[in-house]
Amino acid sequence: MSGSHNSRDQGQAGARPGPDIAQTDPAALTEDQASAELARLADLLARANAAYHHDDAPEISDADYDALKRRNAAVEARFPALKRPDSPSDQIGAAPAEGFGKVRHAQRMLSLSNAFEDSDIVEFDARIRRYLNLAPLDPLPFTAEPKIDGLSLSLLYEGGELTRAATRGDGETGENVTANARTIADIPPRLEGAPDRLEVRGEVYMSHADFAALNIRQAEAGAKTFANPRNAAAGSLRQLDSAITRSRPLKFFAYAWGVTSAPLAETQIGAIERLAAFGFQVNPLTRLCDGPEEMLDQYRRIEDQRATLGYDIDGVVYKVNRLDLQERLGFRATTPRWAIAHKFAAELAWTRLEAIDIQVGRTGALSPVARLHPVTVGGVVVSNATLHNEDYIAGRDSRGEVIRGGKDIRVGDWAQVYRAGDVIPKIADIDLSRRPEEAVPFSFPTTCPECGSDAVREPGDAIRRCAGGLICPAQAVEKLKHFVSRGAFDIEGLGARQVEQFYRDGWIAEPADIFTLQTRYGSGMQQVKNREGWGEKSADNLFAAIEEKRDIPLRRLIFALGLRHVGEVVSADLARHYRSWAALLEAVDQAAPAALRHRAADAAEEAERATAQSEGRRARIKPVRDAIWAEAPDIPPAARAAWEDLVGIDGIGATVAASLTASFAQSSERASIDALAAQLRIAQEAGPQDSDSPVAGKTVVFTGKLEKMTRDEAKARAESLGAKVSGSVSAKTDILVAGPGAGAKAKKAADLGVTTMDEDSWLALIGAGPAG
Ligand code: 5U1
Repeated sequence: MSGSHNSRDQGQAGARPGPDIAQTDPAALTEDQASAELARLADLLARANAAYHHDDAPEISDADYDALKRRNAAVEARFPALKRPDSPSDQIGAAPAEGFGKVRHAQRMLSLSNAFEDSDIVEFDARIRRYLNLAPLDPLPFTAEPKIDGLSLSLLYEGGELTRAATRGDGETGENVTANARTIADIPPRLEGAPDRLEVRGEVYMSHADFAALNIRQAEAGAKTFANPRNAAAGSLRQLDSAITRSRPLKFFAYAWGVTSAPLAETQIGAIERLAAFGFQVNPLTRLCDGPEEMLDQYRRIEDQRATLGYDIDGVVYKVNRLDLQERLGFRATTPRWAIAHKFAAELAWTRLEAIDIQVGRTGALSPVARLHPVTVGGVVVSNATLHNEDYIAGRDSRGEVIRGGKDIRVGDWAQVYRAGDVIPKIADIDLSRRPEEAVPFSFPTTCPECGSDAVREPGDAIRRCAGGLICPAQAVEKLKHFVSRGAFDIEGLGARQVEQFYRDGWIAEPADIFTLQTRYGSGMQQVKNREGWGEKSADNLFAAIEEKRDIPLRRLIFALGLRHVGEVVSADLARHYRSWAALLEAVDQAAPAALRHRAADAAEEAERATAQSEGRRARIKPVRDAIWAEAPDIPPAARAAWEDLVGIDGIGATVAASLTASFAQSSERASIDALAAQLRIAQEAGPQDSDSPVAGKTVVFTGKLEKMTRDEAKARAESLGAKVSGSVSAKTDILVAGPGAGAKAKKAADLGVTTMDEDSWLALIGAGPAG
């Protein structure tokens, strides 16, 4: 390394070794010794880095520094499981004595939904107007501001003092980086005149100039350089030694707030002005816009200045300016309704497509991936791109329409690659003039490349799927990886790599096996602690982490099963509706016989529509559907009711319900699910008893025209009070809210004796003034 870590005795850098360990050949270390040695090396190297970068006062010689790094790499190579999260091999500085504490955000840190086209912004404005029942000419101003490409940070001020800083993490829980945040000059340590309790949110970033200078210093120090300013900012903030963070030129823009003991203002722009008055940097390109036209003007102004701003931005964020309207609009599962990120156009580059590989996912989907000659696209090296499915490769979209002018994609082609923001790179175009003569059309496999089972494409599905189920090793291992992933069981020490190794060796074949690992491999002939890269301590830690996850919230378990169409949002919807594992199982089992009938009813409905159209009459949907159900007297009414209840859950349609019932009815999959459930203590979903509202736990249906608020708003409010909103009336319905024009649902409710009320009575019941 150039530059100098000149001369200071390395022993003085702290964490003095036992002389034996420091001298011992890495090949001869025990696991405990290796763990202590990695800690010592991390400490020494972090201190050396901090002294070198920050104090400009090198502590050890270049040669000693390099020798420490080599020794660290050698110990890690022998004990990969002991590699520290802050390993000096991965980081520039490194240091740490202890990891970051976890912080639960008092209010979830959300992400933003994305828009790419101008028309999306017009639709965003229209959608909000619809939701709020505003007329086209009613004023609806928005703020527009650059979207900084950094990482989100939450800063809690109590009594005006900065008491805690946390990264976004998964939105619910982040990492405590208070000591590091205090080193950032843009973050005031105390605020004058702020509410007693105030959480400020914004983005930590690094300027282009600081990023370039940092990378030069890193290269000179023989340390890892960063791919882009965002990674550099993230790596710098997440240093366990705040001295290293202090040495990094991080900046911060405030743009939002979380909990606050008193409102900051009545408008978004007013709140931003207050944040500026407290001493925060707020983005100078923030403007108030009257509507889509002005928003798009501001978008183009910001885009024009993008190259000269000196820091990375990846779009423009629009927010409804009135905070009372923001409150009424509220949130979807993970994004606010009142804000959107308008992303800049994708970045493009040409490169050669070297191969097409087929990956098999956890639901058996065969996904083609383009292996590309590495190319830099917008500052990031890209060597893979998704090819979606066989139609896409052939030059058709999911509706069979021509894309890329009908050009197919072949191995050997010159391909134009694009990436927009964090999305997986895609192929935008193919240069036919450079197509090699020997290039042949890609032949998509009809058998699974992993297990040889048939790869079947159902009518109407763009995806070909391996029919092997859990006998397919790729599906089994992908299911396991999903099972231990962050939104699912998230077991510390058991990531994708470890799961793959355990699977390969036959120690874990399905999720339930994770919970019997200690019984089977905690003692005896074969033990986890004796595996390559494991030892007594890491094995004990793993068993403890697994034990901790035997208690699991219902929604996480549902998500962890990795069923097709059942993501985090659907899992939460199901958990909220059924509340307990037993209730969910009972309902899904009960609904299963109705799933096939439902398909038949769909087919009959479609046929009736076509016939009616050709005969020039109105389609008679209801009688046709009823006839299909009546044709199958073997289906108990309870099955139909359970099915209707399932598909009636807001956010769950027939596709999800069919996937759920089919998976639970498939015998090997069901055996695997039951074996897993037997290992767990599944926590009930919080429910009505947690809310004082008289509608908590009630099933509500809205029908007819609502005049005081839109249907979406009514639904969101009801759910926020613990009610379940369903789309259809059944014996399980508690309340029907009927506006003018209510028809069949009101009649059915009357037949079933369901309480029916008008909108005003409903508003009175939930204690809400009419929205306005
Ligand atoms: N500029 C800006 N970036 N950004 C990111 N504003 C903004 N607001 C955000 C996010 C995630 O979230 C709001 C919902 C507070």
